[in-house]
Amino acid sequence: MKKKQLPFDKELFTRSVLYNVKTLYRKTMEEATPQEIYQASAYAIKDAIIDHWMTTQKAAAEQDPKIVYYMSMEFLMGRAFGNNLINLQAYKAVKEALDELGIDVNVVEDQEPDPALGNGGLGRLAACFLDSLATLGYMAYGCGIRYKYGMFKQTIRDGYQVEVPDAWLENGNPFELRRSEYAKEVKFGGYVNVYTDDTGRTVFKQEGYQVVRAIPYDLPILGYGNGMVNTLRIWDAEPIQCFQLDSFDKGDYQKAVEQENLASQLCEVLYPNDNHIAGKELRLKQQYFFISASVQTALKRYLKDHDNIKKFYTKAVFQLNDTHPTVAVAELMRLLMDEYYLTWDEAWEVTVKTCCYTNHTIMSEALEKWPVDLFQRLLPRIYQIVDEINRRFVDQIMRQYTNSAGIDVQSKIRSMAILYDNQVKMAHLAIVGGHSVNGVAQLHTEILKKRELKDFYEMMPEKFNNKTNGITQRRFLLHANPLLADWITAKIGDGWITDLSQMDKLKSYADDKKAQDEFMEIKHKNKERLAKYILEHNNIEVDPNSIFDVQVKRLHEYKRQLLNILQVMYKYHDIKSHPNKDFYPKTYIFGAKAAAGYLTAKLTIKLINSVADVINKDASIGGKIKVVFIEDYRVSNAELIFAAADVSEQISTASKEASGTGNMKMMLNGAVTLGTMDGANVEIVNEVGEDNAFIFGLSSQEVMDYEKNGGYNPMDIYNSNPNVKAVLNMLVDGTFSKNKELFRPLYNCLLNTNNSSKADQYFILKDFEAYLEAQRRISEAYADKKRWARMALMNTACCGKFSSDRTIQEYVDEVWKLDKVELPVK
Ligand code: CGF
Repeated sequence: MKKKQLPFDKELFTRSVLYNVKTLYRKTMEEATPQEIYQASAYAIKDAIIDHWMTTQKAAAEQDPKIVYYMSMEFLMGRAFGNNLINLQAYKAVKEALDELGIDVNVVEDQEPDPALGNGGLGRLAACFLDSLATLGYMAYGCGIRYKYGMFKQTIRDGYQVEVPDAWLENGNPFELRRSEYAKEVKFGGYVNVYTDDTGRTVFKQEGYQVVRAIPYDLPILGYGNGMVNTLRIWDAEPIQCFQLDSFDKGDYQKAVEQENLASQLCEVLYPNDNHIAGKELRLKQQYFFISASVQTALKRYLKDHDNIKKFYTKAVFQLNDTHPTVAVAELMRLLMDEYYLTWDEAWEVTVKTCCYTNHTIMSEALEKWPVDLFQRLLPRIYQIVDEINRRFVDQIMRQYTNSAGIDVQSKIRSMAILYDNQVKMAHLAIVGGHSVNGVAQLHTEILKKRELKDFYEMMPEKFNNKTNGITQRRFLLHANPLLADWITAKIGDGWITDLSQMDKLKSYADDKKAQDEFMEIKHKNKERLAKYILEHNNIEVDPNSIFDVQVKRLHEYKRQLLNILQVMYKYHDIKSHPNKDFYPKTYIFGAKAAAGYLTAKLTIKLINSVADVINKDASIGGKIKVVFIEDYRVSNAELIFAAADVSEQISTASKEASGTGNMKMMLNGAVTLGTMDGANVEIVNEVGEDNAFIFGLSSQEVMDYEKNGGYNPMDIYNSNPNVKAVLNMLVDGTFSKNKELFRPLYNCLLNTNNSSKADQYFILKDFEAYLEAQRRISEAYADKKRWARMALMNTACCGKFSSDRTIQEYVDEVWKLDKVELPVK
């Protein structure tokens, strides 16, 4: 039986596009530019979405479901146009309608800027979660910031990364709605005046503050084929009163200017750091700004239909995406006590029952800590509350552990207090002030419990749980890889689109020669598509018959792009020295942005490009290796890359990558993982079987043991392993740069003879041989077409666990306890 499709009126869409082109631009279709046609089409789609959006709101008003507020400083949404069409089940109809108007849907899609309000995995995870929440029928709000400039655009000049601001709002955003009727005020600075009012109540009044108005912009988040439309609410800042002459007259000139400046700076730019904090005052202001506005909104929405504020948590839950939004704990306490007059204990109960925290990393440089004086100056009332939460918590530690044999209470306080060493520890605030703490893959959660957050786990084990990350198959397969999507649907039906566990049914095709050939033919076509992109953008010709070996992700030392490029250098050297040796041609594809101030990461980009330059031009190696660095890696080109990957490089130092999600996106598209036993790789191997992945290197336990004992000495490897020596020497002998000293800092990072404990912190040389060996195994496996096709197909067949639908359902069942919204079936 054919499944019901959402209704979509193609003729109406066409009329609407023509009308929009006319009324927005006073043009005919022939005169309109591609950008104008995109805008006109997007507004036409928005019209269709608005009806569903209103229906969803109405159903929610009637059914009063519990709502999850997913609070995140980052939402890496990617383009909306194509994704909205997919979820409206209108892609084919719109493509046809545009075809009839003589317009290519791909050209229209390409006009949309790629909204990059996030750095990497954490922000993209938030976007996948919103897609899944709507698809599963749960009421959710994404709460974030409407940065004027999102993640910078990366250009490569002379091999170096150059950051260019990304003015994504330049042409407006046709999908957003400005909701000034829901504006909120947010206050910074000043002091707290404490007094007793007429009723005898103690009042805490912030005075002498600066204030900005938070203006929400709503973006629709569509569920797949179910008519559900949730909301991503991102906040912009405006001054409360624009600069006024009378302020000057009253001597408030300074204050008026400051307020205006604050508002204009607040949402200017996303901090481009992943897994690392900038520690800047403006960042703390951004955090409080969007959290205060979002928490105020959630309370207001609840009180519209309910009168008992003490039961707020039965209708709302806050998921705090990393430490960035954790000031929500104190803000909720403040509002409940100061605005809604709950006692401390009443407010605390509501707060703990409302808040949940996700930890995304064990990298200490990413766990936010704020200097007390800054925190207190900027958020005086919030600081008082944090101070009191801390006082009570330290009390609790003392009560629990004093007189416990063998326990040093002071060390417990040192490791768990929220205020310590003149710092406010945001992760601790979130753990104490919420009822759930989760890691993002099994291994990560275990490391949190046994090491990073051990003391918390021992004190409150009931709060800890794991939620292995996931990704949405709608964007990363249905939209990104239509050839494979159609093939899968022809084989097993389209149930996989909303239930990825059904991919399992593909296993029965793993040994079917015809299916294998079809599967690899699709991969080949996707490789041709990427080869075309590379030719256009990099002016490099790559052979789709070579192995496409892909490492795309943020540039970070722990992710070890350096290990990858060192291996490429070694292979180059090997081919040059043994020109007759058998070698399966490989195309190494990199894509990565580095934080603007992260010098080692930026130098690694330069190295990759320098190696690419030399190798790609060296005719003597007969094109056996090509190296490509894809400029400005982002969601839209990621979709092309994942579909074309043969090998998925997931080679982080074991224990460092909390989960990873690129690994899942590539597996979904039939790439085979080459990785360490880190993050979600462990679970990928578990699902697909060791025979269908290439695993190498130190285990997380081995890495942690070395770290405990002060590291290892890479010089021993350098001196005893000629491969390693040859490669490292190439860094400083001018092979890849006229200036022999250019890459010396990378050489030093690996071998640093001055300070051996800092040498090769990420165990690159320690894992080098094992990595070479894994690369060799890959070439061998790929040469056997049948074996490779089976492996690739098995990866797609075994990816069922890694849908964000599964992750969200686990959050719902085990943490959030939401009810589904029933929508009227059309
Ligand atoms: O979050 C990350 C990513 N870099 O954004 N962390 N942060 N912060 C982790 O490093 C990834 O391993 C993880 O997959 C991602 C989402 O949880």
